[in-house]
Amino acid sequence: MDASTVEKAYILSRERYAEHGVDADAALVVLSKISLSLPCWQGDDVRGFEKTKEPAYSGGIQATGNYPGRARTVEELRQDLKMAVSLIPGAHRINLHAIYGEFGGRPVARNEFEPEHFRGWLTWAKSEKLKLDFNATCFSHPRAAKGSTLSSPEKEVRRFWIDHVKCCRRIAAFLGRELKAAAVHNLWIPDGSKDRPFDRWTPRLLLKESLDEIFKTEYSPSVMKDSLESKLFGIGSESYVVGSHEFYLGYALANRKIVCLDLGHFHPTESVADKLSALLQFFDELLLHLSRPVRWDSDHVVLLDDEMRRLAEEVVRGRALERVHLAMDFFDASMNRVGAWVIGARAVLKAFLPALLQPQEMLRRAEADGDYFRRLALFEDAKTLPWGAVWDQYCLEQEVPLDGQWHSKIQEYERVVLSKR
Ligand code: RNT
Ligand code: ZN
Repeated sequence: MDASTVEKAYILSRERYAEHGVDADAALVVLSKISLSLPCWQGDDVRGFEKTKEPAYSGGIQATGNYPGRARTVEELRQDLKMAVSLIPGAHRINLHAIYGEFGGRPVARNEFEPEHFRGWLTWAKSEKLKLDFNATCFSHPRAAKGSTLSSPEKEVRRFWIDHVKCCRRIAAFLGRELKAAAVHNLWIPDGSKDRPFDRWTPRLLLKESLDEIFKTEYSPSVMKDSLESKLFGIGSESYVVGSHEFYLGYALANRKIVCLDLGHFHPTESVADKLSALLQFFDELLLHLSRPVRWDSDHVVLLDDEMRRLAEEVVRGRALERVHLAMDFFDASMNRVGAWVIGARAVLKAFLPALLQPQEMLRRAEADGDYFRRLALFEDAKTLPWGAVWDQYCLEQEVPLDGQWHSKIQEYERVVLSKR
């Protein structure tokens, strides 16, 4: 389809939306301001660049699949990210994990990670006009092998991880300061137990104390913001997770931190979308880990599915776009990894578009009038309004390929770059 056909279709669609009291041009302006944080760990199956032996996954992190072409070096990862970003409309962020530092070919202990190890990422991010977020890496490490880190019964182990997280917050602040955009530092730990513990209390007390120690150092929210990610269960922590939702909710509220809601970290029938209007009564901001659980926290690539759409609707209806940080969290080693980033990011943006185009005023009125037939009919009819044409126009304006036209770019990249690895 050529540009003028896309534009014609857009003009007709815009009229159709106007009939519903919706301004499609305005929706595209809002969409262009949405910034997603892309998980760097999708590019190499969460391996990172520490110069240790082949890293052994632990903490329930499992990348399955062995599709060829994963990034093996920082240069390859950046090259792949650049390719992915070129196919995603809008301006976005890269989410780094601490194990993705440049350690000069030497083994560097995680409690000695420095901002300098991330200078390369900073320079690259500046040149690519990207912002950065950051995560401590408290898994896949000998000191996490017993299943606990910040809540370990061993003081020395706790000390090690406290120091690691402190290093990571410092690095996040450095990146945020340099890029003039706060980096979100998200903390997820794998601590928990496979079988029923006798004592559920002590590990939580210890985690609380570790966090208090970590957060003694304060940073301006203009350079970094702390978030805490809970989980319901994991592989090896089926019966008990120290950092549960309630634990972090309490901690974050009492200590003015951000909570991170990962779509794979709740009961399968629980709607994360429904939590936004509750949590944002009490919190200024939230972090979302957009992921797709398939029966469990499987970290499949995000799609334009019902849960994503409900989530986007809630953010838009609550006028909360400025208050919700959108990070994606998936790692799938069974397909072209660059393509996976692009599918996920385009799906999230697509979920926001119909949310921005919903006939809000008509819906609000129908609800206020108690006219539930009309409310339900509006929901149903909105599903087939021509938002696809609006999406095409957005891709055109943002100078990225339309749906269906970007696959060949990935295939070509695979042929020329990935298949040579
Ligand atoms: C694990 C958490 C965490 C990780 C990433 C790699 O269950 O979801 O966010 O997926 O930090
Ligand atoms: Zn997550």
